[in-house]
Amino acid sequence: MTNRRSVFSVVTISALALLGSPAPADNKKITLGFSQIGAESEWRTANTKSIKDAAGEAGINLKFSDAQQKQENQIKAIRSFIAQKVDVIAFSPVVETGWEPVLREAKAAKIPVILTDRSVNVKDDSLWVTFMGSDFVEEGRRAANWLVEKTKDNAGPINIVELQGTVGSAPAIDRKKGFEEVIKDKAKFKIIRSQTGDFTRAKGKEVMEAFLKAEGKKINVLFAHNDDMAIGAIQAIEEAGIKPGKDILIVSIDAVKGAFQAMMAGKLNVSVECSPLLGPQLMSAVKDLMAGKTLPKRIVTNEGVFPAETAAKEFPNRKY
Ligand code: GYE
Repeated sequence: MTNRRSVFSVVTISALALLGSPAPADNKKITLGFSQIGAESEWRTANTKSIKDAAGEAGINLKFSDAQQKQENQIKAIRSFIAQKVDVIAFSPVVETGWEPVLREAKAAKIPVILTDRSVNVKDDSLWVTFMGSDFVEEGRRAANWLVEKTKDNAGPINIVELQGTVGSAPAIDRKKGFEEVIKDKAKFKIIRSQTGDFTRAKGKEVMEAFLKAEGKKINVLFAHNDDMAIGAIQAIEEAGIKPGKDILIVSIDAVKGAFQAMMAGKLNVSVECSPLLGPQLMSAVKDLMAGKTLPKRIVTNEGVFPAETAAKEFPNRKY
């Protein structure tokens, strides 16, 4: 799948005019401050690489900061970017809420802010210029739709355990919402356990062990909010002497290479795509902003769904 952009809505006023930020002189490199969440998953590692590579290619001076999954570290990083008077700030917010104070500080300093990957929940949306990333609700729906179709000849009950992403994060909230929206009027599906695995393999394994202890053979399906947690859970399932992908259907999101390998080994049934390759899009948005161009308020990533049957054919084309 390519990473084309599609435009939802277009702000009518130029973001630059709105923020009154002066473009740097021609001979001065644009400086971008980027606050990354951490390195919790294969997805995140690919996202960081995409951003660093794209900044290099675009000739943008990148100040990169890793928050190790902590909001307070992201706030500190953004404050330090403001103090350093960077031209543009971009960040991937670990959770949705609690950003108003620091975003107001950036606005007061006339530094435009771009949201990448995850969105924020703030009332005043003039605090950020554009949000580029996936539609997580739709990803949750796609995961559930695959399951509905796969189990259409099964009368049920179908007991689902859910490994949620980071508590309070946009992808955890939205993927759950989309998934539940599809199954809620279908009585045979029941989510019997749901807990966070923080988007990591280690936590995914640990929580799956607890699910297996509590529910044992009652579990028919695992819905994991990302591939890393699914891969950790697969290990726990195998260690319990149960066959992942067969005794328990496994549905996850991201479609990273590790998921393709698990699908080719018959241990994962489907992965819904979520592209981390946001770097080139981000750099072109930064350049457009500095050139005084108007940016769409929302840039949505275009993505697909990969059932296990397609894994071997698609694997050589995967870029992350
Ligand atoms: O699905 C997960 C990562 O925000 C879309 O964060 C991203 C999510 C991704 O840790 O693997």
